[in-house]
Amino acid sequence: MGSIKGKIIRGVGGFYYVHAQDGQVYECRAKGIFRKENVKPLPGDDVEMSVISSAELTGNVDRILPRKNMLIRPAAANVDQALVIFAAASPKPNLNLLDRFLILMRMQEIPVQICFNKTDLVDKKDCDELKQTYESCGCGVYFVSIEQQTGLKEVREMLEGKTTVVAGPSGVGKSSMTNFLLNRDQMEVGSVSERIDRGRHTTRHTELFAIGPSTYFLDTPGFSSLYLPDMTPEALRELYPEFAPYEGTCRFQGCMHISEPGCTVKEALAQGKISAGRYKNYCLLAEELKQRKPKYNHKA
Ligand SMILES: Nc1nc2c(ncn2[C@@H]2O[C@H](COP(=O)(O)OP(=O)(O)OP(=O)(O)O)[C@@H](O)[C@H]2O)c(=O)[nH]1
Ligand SMILES: [Mg+2]
Ligand SMILES: [Zn+2]
Repeated sequence: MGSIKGKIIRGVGGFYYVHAQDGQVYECRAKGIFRKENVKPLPGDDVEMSVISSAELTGNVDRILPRKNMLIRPAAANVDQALVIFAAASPKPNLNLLDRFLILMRMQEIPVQICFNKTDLVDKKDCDELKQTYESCGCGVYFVSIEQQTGLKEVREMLEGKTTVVAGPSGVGKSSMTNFLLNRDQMEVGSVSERIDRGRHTTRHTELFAIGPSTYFLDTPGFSSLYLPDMTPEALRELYPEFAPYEGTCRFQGCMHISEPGCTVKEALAQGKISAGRYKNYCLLAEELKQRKPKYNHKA
């Protein structure tokens, strides 16, 4: 049989599920891929596959087509943007974790949209502050209640025509969002949706869903902590876009905006122009990086 193109929607225990151009989902191995290309197929990968049995819907992934990008956490390929979901309450949002996530995505140059779900559980004024804080660092910010079906139209529009990987802690509503997106466009989902019968369970594997003809959404398992890769505190500072207007205006060249006198970032902070919460987490993360012991630095 000849080879056909498709997209990997899920990988579990050495099997890759490929949504092929013929509309079917094939259960594939990836024999030869590791030897030939030394890469592991990821959800979101565009591939060439050959059909082994069209009755049993089995096949083999022969080739991974060139990737636009790849994310390590959550692991996915060919992603246009990340949608990080936090609950406005239950669980209470851990903004240090959100800031870590923003840093990791910025390092990988992936645009981030932030969605606060479960707004049915909080006052509106709690939302306003979050909106201001995160818009000022260059993210789209959305407030929704999936349960009460509010705010979702804007989210659906923002996803249109893109491949979006969802991310966030456990229990915030990532799979609820996936289910909402699928129900609404069930007509266009076709064979991908027929395999889904998902209740409210903890997600264990990343899975890609077609929610429109060229719109994809990747549901992922939740995370409760994120480790920053080794980097200098200076590199960390560069990942805070709200500091950018002040760079070079502090009294000391190379100011870290932490304990130096004559710091314009700290002035802006005192005037409420920079979020106190974001700034506090910046100081904590800079300290965390500083405390890491250099592994091979025996002489110092
Ligand atoms: N009050 C309220 N609860 C919600 C809302 N959306 C989802 N939930 C509930 O939150 C719980 C967790 O939802 P999930 O969608 O499974 O969360 P998840 O982010 O996929 O969690 P993991 O798969 O463990 O990472 C479920 O019990 C949902 O019913 C909402 O808008 N308001
Ligand atoms: Mg889930
Ligand atoms: Zn400064």
